[in-house]
Amino acid sequence: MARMTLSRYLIEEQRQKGVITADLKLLVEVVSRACKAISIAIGKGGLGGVLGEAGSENVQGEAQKKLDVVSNEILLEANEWGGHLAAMASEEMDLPHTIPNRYPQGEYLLLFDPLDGSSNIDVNVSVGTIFSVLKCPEGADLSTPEAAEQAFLQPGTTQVAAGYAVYGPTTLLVLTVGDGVVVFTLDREMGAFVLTQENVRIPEDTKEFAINMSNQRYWEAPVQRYVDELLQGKEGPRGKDFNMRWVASMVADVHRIMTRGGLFMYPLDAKTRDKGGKLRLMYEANPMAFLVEQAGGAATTGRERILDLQPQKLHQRVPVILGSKNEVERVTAYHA
Ligand code: P6P
Repeated sequence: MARMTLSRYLIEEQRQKGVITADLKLLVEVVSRACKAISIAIGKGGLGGVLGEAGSENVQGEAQKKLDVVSNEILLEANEWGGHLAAMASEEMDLPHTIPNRYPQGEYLLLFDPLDGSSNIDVNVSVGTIFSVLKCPEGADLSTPEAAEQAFLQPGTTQVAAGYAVYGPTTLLVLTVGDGVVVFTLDREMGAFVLTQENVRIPEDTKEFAINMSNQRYWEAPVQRYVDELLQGKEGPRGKDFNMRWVASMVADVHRIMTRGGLFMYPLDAKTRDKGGKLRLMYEANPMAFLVEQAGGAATTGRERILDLQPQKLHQRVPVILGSKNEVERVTAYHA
């Protein structure tokens, strides 16, 4: 059989399994085309004049890279005319983007971090796009961007789809529509995402952890204890040696875990406590938690399951501990 493309996978999920609607199929295809365009823009690097700072700041008060802005524009323009969306929200925009009246409105809400890890762009390290799809609540007030924020504030358990693109040696699209996790590799000659892995499973145990060790003095006691035990290796209470990785691109770190297991931690610490954490709930933690759980892993804040959190603000931050189930459960138990 010819290699399965994203379009065929989505048609089968819709027709054979009834797992998704035609509009959700269209939404995922449009997002995948936007990710292809982002991949091309990134691939040009210095040749495309898109490296470096945009000279602006985003809602987080972070300096925007030119490619942050370019990626955000690509996703907005790709999605606003299709008739499948009611509104969009992005890390790069303070308020949601409602669909202009000249276009039909759909039943879905799309949230995204258009270019996660963009601090790595200028040093040519893998970055990614993260997206999450919710259903727009009946009767939601989308009359203004300010009013529209409320429609997005749904727990992660209500997501109908989530995924990320990794712009690395290959461009990958990793997706769940609630029926397990599948991986597509961009065939640049065909311009199509081709299925290269299905039924992704995260091993329940691991010997690899990912955390920014430079924050160690700020960690809470349970994380101090947990990491200290890992560093003691086979002579310590864990009885085995551990390895460490930290790419500082959540998409790259999470994809490694999706591929061979591991534990990713951006825990609450004294530096980020007043903001509630470092990573954003709606378009980083929730989509990644949905994907990780669909692949047999776990995702908590250290105290609660991420997908159960009731969001209060569109850009709120949370602590994230995700990956191999048995390690997430151990870290979470230390917090109890
Ligand atoms: P630090 C990238 O800026 C990001 O949001 C995630 O992709 C990544 O995991 C984290 O921040 C890196 O944070 O403090 O190590 O630079």
